[in-house]
Amino acid sequence: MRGGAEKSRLTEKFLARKLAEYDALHIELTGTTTGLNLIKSRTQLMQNNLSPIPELFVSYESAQKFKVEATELTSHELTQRQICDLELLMNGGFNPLKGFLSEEDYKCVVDNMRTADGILWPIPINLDVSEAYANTIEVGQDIALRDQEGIILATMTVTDKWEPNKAHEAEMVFGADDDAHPAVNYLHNQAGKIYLGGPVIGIQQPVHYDFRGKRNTPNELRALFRKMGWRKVVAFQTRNPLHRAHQELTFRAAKEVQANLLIHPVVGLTKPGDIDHFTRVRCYEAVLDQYPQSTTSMSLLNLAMRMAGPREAVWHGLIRKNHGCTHFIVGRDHAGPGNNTAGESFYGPYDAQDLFRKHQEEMGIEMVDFKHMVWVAERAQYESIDEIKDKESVTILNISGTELRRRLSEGLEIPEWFSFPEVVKELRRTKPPRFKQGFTVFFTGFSGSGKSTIANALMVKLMEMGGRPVTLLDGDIVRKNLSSELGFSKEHRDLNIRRIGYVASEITKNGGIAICAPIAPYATTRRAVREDIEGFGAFIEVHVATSIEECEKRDRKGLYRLAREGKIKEFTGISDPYDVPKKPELRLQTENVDVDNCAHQVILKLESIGLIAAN
Ligand code: PPS
Repeated sequence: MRGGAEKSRLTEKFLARKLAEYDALHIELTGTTTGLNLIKSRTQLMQNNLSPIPELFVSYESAQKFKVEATELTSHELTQRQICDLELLMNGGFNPLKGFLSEEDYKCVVDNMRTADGILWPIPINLDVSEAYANTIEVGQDIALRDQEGIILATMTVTDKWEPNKAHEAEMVFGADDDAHPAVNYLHNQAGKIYLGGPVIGIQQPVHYDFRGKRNTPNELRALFRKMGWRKVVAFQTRNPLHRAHQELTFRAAKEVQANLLIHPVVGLTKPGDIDHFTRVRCYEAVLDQYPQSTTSMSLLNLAMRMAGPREAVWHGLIRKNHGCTHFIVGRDHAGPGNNTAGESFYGPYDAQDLFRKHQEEMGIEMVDFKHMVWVAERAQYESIDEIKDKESVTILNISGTELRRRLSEGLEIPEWFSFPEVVKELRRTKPPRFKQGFTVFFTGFSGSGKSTIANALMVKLMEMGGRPVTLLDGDIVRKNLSSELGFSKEHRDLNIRRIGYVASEITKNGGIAICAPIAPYATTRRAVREDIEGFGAFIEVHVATSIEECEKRDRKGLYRLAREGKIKEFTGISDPYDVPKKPELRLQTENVDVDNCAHQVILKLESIGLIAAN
């Protein structure tokens, strides 16, 4: 055996040689020399520890036993976000967490980004429930956690139950108590009022039927990297399709740190309005061919993002470390939530990089930071904006996400320098131009105002044009076929309109045209329906503004007379309110204007917003 002194001399020699190699490599890749500190930290972080990490699952035999026992327990039906969180808790993606945070851990995470034991953890992982449900649960009780089909995924021992200060959580974790932030909006408007905390026992993984072969647990990825001999792996987190700038950036990152590349897209929950993951995965597959063979792999991550910018970047890093990665790419505005109510960005463009840098040593995963990549036309290549010395004399091009969406929705050209033809083809398939998308025309107005007649005329005109299926959801028809058991109380009217909204949203989602023509007297319900539909396509509210006097004068069904006589109760405009739409897309005056003209005004409106192609 060698003596200690000799061993340390050898180690020193080895290190010196390694440092020289890294120095040479770095000079070769970047053309600059670097400080010794950087090289040292690279040496420390250069290899991943690929031994398995702890999971929360019990053995197969115990799971069968637990499953039977758990059927006796009080159940909690997990929300979509909770299913994502539970999956990563159970498979070790959220290692070292052992369950949903206790009250003490939650408070420490919110205030200091650490658990009560001092472990770095930036995002609270909570089991939020309604107050009514929480009242049925005692601290110390075991509960069964079920997915939306009722399958028991885990059990949890409730050790804590408390009402969180959500405004404080929003300020600390997301930087502002502002509903324009999607996670703050979720916190206040969707998450339950009470949090439950406690350790979790994993029984089975949530079931996924899509892209099964492309989803990997942390231990599966670790095993893959071991098998492939990937000692250094740089992960790229994404919730968007990859375009040329991303391909360039990720390839450079891998080259810079001499690592293999893992494209690790989020397929759980991303920012509302993002391109669906089915389309994105097809796009990623197309881009994978652009990397040198067997240097790059892709795996899907069922994470529910919070869009928490800097804190989220640290969280993403910890999750990737758990998945066996040594490096993590953090670009400009990482996990940015968009603008706040004042129209300003929630976080600075490089805040995420700063926070990551501060903690990376402790995290054990190294950041590869990137500035904004732009296309330099004269040199026909992507360059990092901060490295361009001759900004004044070259043409710098870039297409923002908003601009890309505009080009897609208007069917405009997307240049080759921006994206790959295969990616653009996929995007066009999913997001056809506006004149091929589904939409809803929602008429509202008093009974007898002319809604149905105009809606019928509009339907015929749209069918004459062809191209998309048209469905008319007229007030009377709906009441006969969908809502026959409902009356005209506020509650029943709301239910009726929500049903119409649901059917219209499905039609819109699937590329059809829904024409709705109920009275829909309440502004809040109309707004809710608008929100349901706008996720899938345009919503055009048309107020048929015939006055109540005129409707009563026409009294085509004789209902106004009965309402005046008190024989029909709760009659809109007579004995029940009607909220006049404040800002409809179109307001139609019907007095002295014929039906054909009214329908034509709607057609012109649709044309002006690009929903029907101008001939
Ligand atoms: S709502 O409020 O939107 O649910 O109403 P809607 O389903 O559109 O109403 C359909 C038709 O029901 C007739 N009707 C009444 N309307 C208003 N108030 C009361 N109490 C009432 N009772 C029956 C009325 O003729 C509506 O038809 P339209 O097509 O609007 O004339």
